[in-house]
Amino acid sequence: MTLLIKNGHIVTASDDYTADILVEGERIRAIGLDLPVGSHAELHDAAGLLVLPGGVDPHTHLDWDFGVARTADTFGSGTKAAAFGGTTTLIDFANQNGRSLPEALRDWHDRAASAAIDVAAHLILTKVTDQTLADMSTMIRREGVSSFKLFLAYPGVLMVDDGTLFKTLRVARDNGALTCVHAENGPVIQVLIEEALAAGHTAPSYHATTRPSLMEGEATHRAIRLAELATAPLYIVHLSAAEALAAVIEARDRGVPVYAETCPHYLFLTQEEYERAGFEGAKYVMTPPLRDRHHQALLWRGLGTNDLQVISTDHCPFCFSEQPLGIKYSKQQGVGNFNRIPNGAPGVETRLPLVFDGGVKQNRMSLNRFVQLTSTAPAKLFGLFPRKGTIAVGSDADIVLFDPEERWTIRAASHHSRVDYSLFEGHEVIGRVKKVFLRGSLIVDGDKWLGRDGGGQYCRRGEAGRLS
Ligand code: DUC
Ligand code: ZN
Ligand code: ZN
Repeated sequence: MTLLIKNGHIVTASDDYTADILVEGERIRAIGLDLPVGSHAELHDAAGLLVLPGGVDPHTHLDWDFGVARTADTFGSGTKAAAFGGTTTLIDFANQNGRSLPEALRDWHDRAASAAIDVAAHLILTKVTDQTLADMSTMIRREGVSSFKLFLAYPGVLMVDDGTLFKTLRVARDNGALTCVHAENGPVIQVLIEEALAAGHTAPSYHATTRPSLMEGEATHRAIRLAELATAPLYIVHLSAAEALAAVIEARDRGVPVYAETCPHYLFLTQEEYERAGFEGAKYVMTPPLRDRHHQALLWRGLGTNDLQVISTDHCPFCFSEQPLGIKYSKQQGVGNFNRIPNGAPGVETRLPLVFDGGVKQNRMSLNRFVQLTSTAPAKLFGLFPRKGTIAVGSDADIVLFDPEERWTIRAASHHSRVDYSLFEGHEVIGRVKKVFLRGSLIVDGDKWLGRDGGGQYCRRGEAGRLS
């Protein structure tokens, strides 16, 4: 298959120019003007459109067992939603769940076989024995899983202690892998949750008050210090709080290789959402919780100053209502007890338009920075670059044609996830995905789906933890 994308305005993390792109098979063969093409080439006119590298979302939970609930999207539905949002590669979380790492990864592969875009896996470590530490190097070298996530929250479920994190950091460092941390102080939060429930405070808003930003800052600082002692790179996931950002800035200013992501919900929404009438606030129960406005302004600033390097979605969808369609779990599990609300929210389909509108259109960032944050930096940090994350000769032809002027309104009724709501219902944005190519195949054409379950490939990743 040969195709020619003509007249588009190509944007990468470093450049911004008008040229044509020739794709042969699955890769970009040439970029330039007046490229010699045979008459058999499929032509796509991109005049007036931005030509972006496919988005790389390094934080999703598809078909994910969170103990009390399983996320609503399968790999089929979640990757289709991602594609409609301009994302062509996901790095999804496989959960150890007390098993050996090879077993956990095999289980993830069984479920990920239906992916319609390219996927890679991080492993969540919940029980770290000497065997687990030994298995890490096999996962990295043979399976291309070059990042691991550990939780400093959820005692008794997912949380590991500081010694475990420290040991893992060292093994990851020695094998060219990146350690990702969910940084909140789990035991202190547990005390606050028990006190709130004992006082009869059961509404969704108590999810936020029992997870204070100070305890995100404390755990972020602690994780950084452990990484420093281990001389290992560190990646803080879903950073939401000013205190956590301050810890990251302080360390980066001293040259410590710490990186952090934030997510669109922290950039556009505040904790006022928890005050919605009835049980509606449960839709916004994710961890860390939404914060007040002063955190938000600092996050935007951190994206501009490169103190934050990535925008991911933490797509972790649970339906709001009980579903007749075989989706067993919903936010309704937490009526009468905020601590039982399945913890997570959707977002995989709206990342690019939201960040383009709130970032580029609102003059908070350049087009290059937009591409860097949503595609290039995650590809580099997690060992996918230059196959993914850019538009260059030899890279996979994962390409998004994006209309920078189209105004539209986000509605769950027209999205592609199986989840029954959007955090951004009714939110008007400028900027819309028009066509998406995955390794040279057109998979999204306007509102038409041309991809297929199983059309994605597994990406073995290389060394992780460096951005240069
Ligand atoms: N952390 C995540 O990264 N996702 C869902 C829930 C959580 O605590
Ligand atoms: Zn987390
Ligand atoms: Zn997550």
